[in-house]
Amino acid sequence: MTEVLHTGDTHLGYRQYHLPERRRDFQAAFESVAADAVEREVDAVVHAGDLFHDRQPGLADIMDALSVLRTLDDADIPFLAVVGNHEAKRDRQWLDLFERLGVATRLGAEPVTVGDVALYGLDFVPRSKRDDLAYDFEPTDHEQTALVTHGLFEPFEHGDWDARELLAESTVSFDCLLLGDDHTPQQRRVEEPHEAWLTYCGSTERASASEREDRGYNLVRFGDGIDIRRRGLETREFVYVDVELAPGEGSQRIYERLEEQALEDAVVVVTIAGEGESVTPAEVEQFGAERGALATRVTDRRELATAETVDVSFADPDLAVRERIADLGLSTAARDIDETIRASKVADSNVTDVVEDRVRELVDEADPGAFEPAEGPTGEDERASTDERSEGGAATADDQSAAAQGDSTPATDETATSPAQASDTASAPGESDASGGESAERADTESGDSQARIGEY
Ligand SMILES: [Mn+2]
Repeated sequence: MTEVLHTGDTHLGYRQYHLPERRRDFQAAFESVAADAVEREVDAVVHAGDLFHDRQPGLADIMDALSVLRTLDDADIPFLAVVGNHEAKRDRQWLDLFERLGVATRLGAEPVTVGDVALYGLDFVPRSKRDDLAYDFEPTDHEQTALVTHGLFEPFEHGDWDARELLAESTVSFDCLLLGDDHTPQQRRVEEPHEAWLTYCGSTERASASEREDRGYNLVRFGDGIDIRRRGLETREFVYVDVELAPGEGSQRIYERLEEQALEDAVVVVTIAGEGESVTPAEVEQFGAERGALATRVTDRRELATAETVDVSFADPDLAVRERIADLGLSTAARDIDETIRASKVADSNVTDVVEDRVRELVDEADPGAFEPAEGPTGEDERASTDERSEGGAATADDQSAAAQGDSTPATDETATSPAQASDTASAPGESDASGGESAERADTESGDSQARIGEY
């Protein structure tokens, strides 16, 4: 029997709600996982990506990660991992550094044997690279095989890539996919193209308040068949208070509900719905702070409803921006970059890198047409207005990037890129904390930073 601890989406370095305590929480969760691994004497720890929250973790985060990996190494437990979308860098990966230091193994197209099992890895593959994926894994004599990878897969909800396609195309017939990316722990068995188990281990701390379920990891036993069990982790207390205000009810009702709960050191997440009076979030946050809550976050769904009404009856700001950009007569290259900055699919901290990558790609493609201004409006004043535009255009681009830095459209990001409830991007729209990191995720490697591991060697 071979027992593997399957974890992922650790998100080290995430200062959720801008709190140093939360950074420590993410670290503590990783330490707990390692401690359990040592205590259980598992045969390996498998990490399915997003060890770090950001592709530029701080030195403290790197050192903290290293100390956990050393703990595992001291206990002779291999740490086998792939690269997730959050942490992916262009060339070398953080994981390569840990491998060089002898405390981690980067899984890839060649099997790594643990007990009776051959383990393979596939880093997060951006959508744009999937067509070129070779699926070329080196064959093995081992009876059981597992692939560790990072991405949102069908048939799970919110999947954007069918795991059955991955299984069918791969040159090794995997018995099991050990997955990261979706922060909701879950498992499925598929019959096609062959029988296989698919499982997400879930995140080890709540990277978004929408991750309500208890956090944990998987223990995967390979013997007669495959047995997947969950183990829970003790994490920061999150107190969820969902209040439906009746007409005439207001803050007082919310305070009553909060009084029923132990708030000390907890992250308190208040969601308000219903018909009642308007509530000032700052007062509720103050109430939480006075009772020792680490953080209090208020989402007023009624405000969202009002905002939507305004959108419909007055103007659609997104549409207005799109129209204005169409008028600017930008080149396709410029529009492409605008999209990168403004669509807010990219974490604020990664925008510079992603834009740089995109410019590099455009230059490499060497299509002069991409830099030709689009045709402006026709008419006599075309020349004049184009000239005007070249100045005005630059100013507008600055404004837009400033707006993007200010995270102007978090809701679009969430819905377009990731499921509420499920993946790591899912902070509820309207959640009062729009911390840059939380609304970050998926698209940050669509830039092409993350190379598919297969075929590299
Ligand atoms: Mn993640």
